[in-house]
Amino acid sequence: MKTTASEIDLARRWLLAAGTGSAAAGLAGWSPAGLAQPKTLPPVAAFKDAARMIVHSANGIETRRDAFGSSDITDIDALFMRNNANPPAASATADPDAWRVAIDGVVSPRTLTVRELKSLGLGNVAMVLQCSGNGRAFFDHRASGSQWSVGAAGNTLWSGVPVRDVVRLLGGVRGGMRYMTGTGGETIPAGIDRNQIVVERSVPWTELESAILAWELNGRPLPLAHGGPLRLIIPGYYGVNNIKYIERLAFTPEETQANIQRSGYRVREVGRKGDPSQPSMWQMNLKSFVTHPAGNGETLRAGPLQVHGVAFTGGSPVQSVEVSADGGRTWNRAQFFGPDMGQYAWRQFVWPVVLKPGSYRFTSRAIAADGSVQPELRIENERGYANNSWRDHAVDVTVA
Ligand SMILES: Nc1nc2c(c(=O)[nH]1)N[C@H]1C(S)=C(S)[C@@H](COP(=O)(O)O)O[C@H]1N2
Ligand SMILES: [Mo]
Repeated sequence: MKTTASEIDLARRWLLAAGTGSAAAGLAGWSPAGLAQPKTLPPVAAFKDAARMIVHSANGIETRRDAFGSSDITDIDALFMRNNANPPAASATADPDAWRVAIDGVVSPRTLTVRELKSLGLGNVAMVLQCSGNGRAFFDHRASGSQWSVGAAGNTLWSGVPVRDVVRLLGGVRGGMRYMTGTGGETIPAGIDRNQIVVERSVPWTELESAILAWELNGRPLPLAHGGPLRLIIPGYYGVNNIKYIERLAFTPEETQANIQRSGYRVREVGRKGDPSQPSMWQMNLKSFVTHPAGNGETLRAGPLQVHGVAFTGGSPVQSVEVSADGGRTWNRAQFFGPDMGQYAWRQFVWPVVLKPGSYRFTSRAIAADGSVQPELRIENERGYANNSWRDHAVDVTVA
């Protein structure tokens, strides 16, 4: 995504806010090219562990490949963050139970507080939260947007109220509705066309069956950085559909007219503009990658090594994973380890190997229950979306 006016504004305010004490650090973060490449975390994500993250901009921070560990759930302190617009003020999470969400397109539309939602039902889901552009850095045409490598994804556990419970209480979805549309609670600056800024996304209305309105993430009250006080979670769908600080959830006959839906997040050939006739970034495709070794250029000692990584999909469930040590010429069956947290979570895999001195190229490919296999090559597209190429995600390692 191009750096928007709001991103520039946020980066500026953040620099100013750095004050005298940290001004040097803040300024050192600016690249001569003029693009924001700050190395320090923005205020909304200041609690995160910078050592485990790559800071692309004030609105785009990813997990380093070597920071995923092997604990299955991704630590919030190292979880990626992506904002398309300035988040609401920090005061939004001061009294989370007072946050309100309007439910529309149901028989009895109503505005409910988080406090009320908590009395209506409970559910949780483990799922991979992944930005549409994760893996964009591997495209050759310099697709615009954050140059995410593998880390604009994490395995997350969400707790809240199932949307279907809320809908049932309000009399069900009205006839003729085909989409479920969520609206983010960002403030739209006066004088700017709402459709240009609003983070509003529509998905097929039947997703209400698995969707959750969540107020907890990985056992913690949901922080503002990840959409607190209340976030819409649509398991199996790319990050953008999971609306943070949701202020309205509506069943609608048409998709929203917001730019982020009409022209944004549309898969098209390189050089083409986005439009509603092109596929929208909804369900995630089949993907896996090795997280250890991370291929940071370090030389490993000869001997035993546990090659491990993660596999996930928004489609037919992951059934098995293969690992290659020679860039995809030969493949070895990996074992799953850790809990199976359901079809929307990622599954960890490991392949134990004893390495002799030499050069290795490790990569993995996932195979789904329906027989589909993670592809060797990415599909070229203008914005660098949906990269699940096992070739692109390989890591080079020297063993001595
Ligand atoms: N309200 C709102 N929701 C949003 C966004 C946003 O800017 N505003 N960004 C979306 C995008 S593009 C992604 S990838 C995910 C990122 O979630 P995270 O910041 O919790 O990692 O949130 C999505 N939901
Ligand atoms: Mo995203």
